[in-house]
Amino acid sequence: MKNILVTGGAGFIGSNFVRYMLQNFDYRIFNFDKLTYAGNLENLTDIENHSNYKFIKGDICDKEFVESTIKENKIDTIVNFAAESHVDRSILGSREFVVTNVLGTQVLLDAAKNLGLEKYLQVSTDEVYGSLPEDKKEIKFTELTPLTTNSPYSASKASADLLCNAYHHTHRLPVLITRCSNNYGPYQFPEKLIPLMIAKATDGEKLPVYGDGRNVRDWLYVEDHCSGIAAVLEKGKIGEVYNIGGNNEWYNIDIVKLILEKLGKDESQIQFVKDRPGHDRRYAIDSSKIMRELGWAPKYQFPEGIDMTIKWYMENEKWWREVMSGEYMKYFEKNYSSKIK
Ligand code: NAD
Ligand code: TDX
Repeated sequence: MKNILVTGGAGFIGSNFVRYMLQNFDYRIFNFDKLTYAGNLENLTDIENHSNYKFIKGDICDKEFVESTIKENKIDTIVNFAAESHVDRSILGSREFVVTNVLGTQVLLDAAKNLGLEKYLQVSTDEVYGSLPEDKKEIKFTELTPLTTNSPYSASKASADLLCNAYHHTHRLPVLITRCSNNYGPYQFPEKLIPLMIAKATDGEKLPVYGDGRNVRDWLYVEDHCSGIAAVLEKGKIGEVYNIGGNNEWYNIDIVKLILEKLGKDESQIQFVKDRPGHDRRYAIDSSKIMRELGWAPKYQFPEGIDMTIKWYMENEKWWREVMSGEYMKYFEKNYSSKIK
């Protein structure tokens, strides 16, 4: 039986991953999370009493606490989700991104090295590859695409990836890296495109679309990201990078229109606002390596995934209304007040 430290397990993807692992494997899962604005234990109420689950409140930058947690709980594997994850926040201020995403990763890597862990998996992102041309649909990010970072968020995630690579080569640390495209699904914080638009459409508010709305993102249902990470953890070759994606590119404006249509709302709610500075034009992931080598494939196609997601937000209005109050509203004011044209 493995003892896995899942850092950032109270966030969107981390909480879905904790649930996925408890449902599909007989491993002990230790959820280590600082509970920043994005961490929410409400995401895990259904499994909080599971015999193979334990929550530990902690900061991945806290070397002593990370190391004592690993020793006390006989941790053999780390899966690192903990991060500042929102591009717009990294534009308003990048310090926390460097602290958690870079220094926090360094603390975890050192702990894994010093305590002789069996595996360390870094959850990274397609954003480290930069941006693709909109008109060359045949070009996608592969694992060999050079790293090109355009936002402070992507720069911090790429820095962490480079450190992981260095610890593997220099210290022979058994590292794996996954790079996934945009996720959607239950428990996503409503600062990200899809849940934000569902919330605003529901409330009859304006839906803020950046620039011309023709930026392209490649969407994957969150449970498919979780199954991809599990496949890499189980069967991935040490030292390798695996892209994960759904082969599912959408213009932002089309996603927004689809949400409005599904909620029976009018397109007059759309409001084009000033673009995100440095806004990457297109992301598209080539997942052929993980499909070919590890036999992974997404279970959910987009029409099904988006219906499940909208239904979840409709049935869990209390969850997102609570999340959107307080600190979040202050961020919203700061991010959008200067963008309205
Ligand atoms: P999220 O913002 O919803 O959750 C991040 C979690 O990390 C929160 O629970 C937060 O409390 C925790 N955390 C932050 N700083 C911490 C610290 N110093 N110590 C311990 N815990 C801390 O993020 P998400 O969308 O679930 O993303 C999870 C990971 O997946 C991130 O590393 C992100 O870069 C990566 N990723 C996200 C996407 C996406 O579409 N959301 C796509 C690809 C990769
Ligand atoms: O209000 C908005 N209006 C808008 O047009 C918001 C919040 C976003 N957008 C656009 C910007 C992007 O082109 O929608 C697209 C998606 O935006 P986000 O949801 O902020 O995601 P993105 O910037 O693509 O980054 C996401 O995918 C990669 C995650 O937040 C990252 O954590 C992940 O690494």
